[in-house]
Amino acid sequence: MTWFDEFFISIQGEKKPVKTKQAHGTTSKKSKILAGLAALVVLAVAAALFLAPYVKSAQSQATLEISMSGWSPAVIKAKAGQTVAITMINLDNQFHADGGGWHNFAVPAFEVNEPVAPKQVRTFTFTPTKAGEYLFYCDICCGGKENPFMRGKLIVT
Ligand SMILES: [Cu+2]
Repeated sequence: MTWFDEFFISIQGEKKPVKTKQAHGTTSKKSKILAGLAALVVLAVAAALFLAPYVKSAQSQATLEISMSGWSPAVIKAKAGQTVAITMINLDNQFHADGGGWHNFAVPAFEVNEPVAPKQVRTFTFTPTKAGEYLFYCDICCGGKENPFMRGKLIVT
């Protein structure tokens, strides 16, 4: 018997256990699918738990970029009585002589005044209580509220 025959027999000999393994394979496939489903359920629950505070607290959302060249967009919309989440992106760095790169989002009509540090992103919420058009502005930098670049419009319907 050559080493090849021995090898071949050993392979054939292993075929039988492979068959029983296949039988196991079908059950392990099921358990793999079950494990996969369980993982999906766990992920879905985790995602729901993670998002719940945001979904509950904000019924609408707006993302605003602010820099010395102004707001983008400069007009945002919200619904009266509904919470709005503002994500404010401050594009300026701390080396600005005027205000050190800080900007804020102020809407005196709803007592909103949220500062955002240079190169930072912040999300905050507020609830406009009455329909109308309101001025929002930054009053930290370069002339603040009086600077047309630092002004925007909040439309509440
Ligand atoms: Cu500003």
